[in-house]
Amino acid sequence: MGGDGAEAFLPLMGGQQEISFALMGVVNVTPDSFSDGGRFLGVQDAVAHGRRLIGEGADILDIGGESTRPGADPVPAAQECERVVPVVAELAGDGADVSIDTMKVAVAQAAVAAGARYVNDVSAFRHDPEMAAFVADSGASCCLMHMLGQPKSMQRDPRYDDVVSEVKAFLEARMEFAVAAGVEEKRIHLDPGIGFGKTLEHNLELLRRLDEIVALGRPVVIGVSRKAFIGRITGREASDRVFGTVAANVVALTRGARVFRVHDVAATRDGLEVTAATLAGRWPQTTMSRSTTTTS
Ligand code: HH2
Repeated sequence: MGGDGAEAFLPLMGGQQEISFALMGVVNVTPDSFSDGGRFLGVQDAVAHGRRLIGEGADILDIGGESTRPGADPVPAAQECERVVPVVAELAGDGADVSIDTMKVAVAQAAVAAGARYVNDVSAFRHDPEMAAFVADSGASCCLMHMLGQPKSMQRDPRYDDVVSEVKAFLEARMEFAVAAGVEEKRIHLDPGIGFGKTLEHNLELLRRLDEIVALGRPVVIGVSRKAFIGRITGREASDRVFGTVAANVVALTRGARVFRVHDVAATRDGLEVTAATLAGRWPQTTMSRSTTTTS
């Protein structure tokens, strides 16, 4: 991320067989996010949470000031800036890699000025026509995500003929749009948008056939963390979906996802490291590995 583009922010794990991945820790500075709304609304609470996630092994922090949960109300740009900019400034000031989760160019501009180097736009540059040009000029990296409709209404009877090919075609078109606006292709990540205008079956199909999205040739970001489809399967509340979250992320890793947006960083890191090591047949001692004291 940042200076050298997307590849630079994916920590390297060594030899050619190894799987590189990055963990994006979620810092929601909102009163209404679906799993942690209101918990980190104060600047110092949010900063402390971000530092905790870095300690658990997050490679990048995704800071958001507007909930995108189904039915959420939009937040004015000034209020979103008030929530996120001081948090971005402090965490970037610590040296953390920071992503701003916003659809609004004014918020992205303020966050990048405060030290963010990655713009996570769940509208894939559709909400704000100036976002693509800003990202291009700023040299930030970005995530373009698929969403059917708007957060307010997206879960009302979403329909596709073939969800995977439609999401893939959308992401390809948005990538072409971003590149035409001047964004370097190497700075673009793609995300199928789990839970954004999708039924349980759509989400499962996207995870199962994620390799088709990966075939677009850009790093794929996946955001399954604590989402409703995991609750539908396990019967558990959002705060109690960590095991389901790890399982879905493990499947996504095996299908080629490389960036994992999660609330539960430590648990997800363990799951993905064991999966990556198992697939590679060895476990390299690298900067990514937290545990140095194992005896077996
Ligand atoms: N999911 C959420 C928000 N931003 N960004 C990307 N790229 N991919 C995702 O899947 C994604 C995202 C929703 O999760 P959360 O931030 O926990 O909740 P809320 O939107 O209610 O704040």
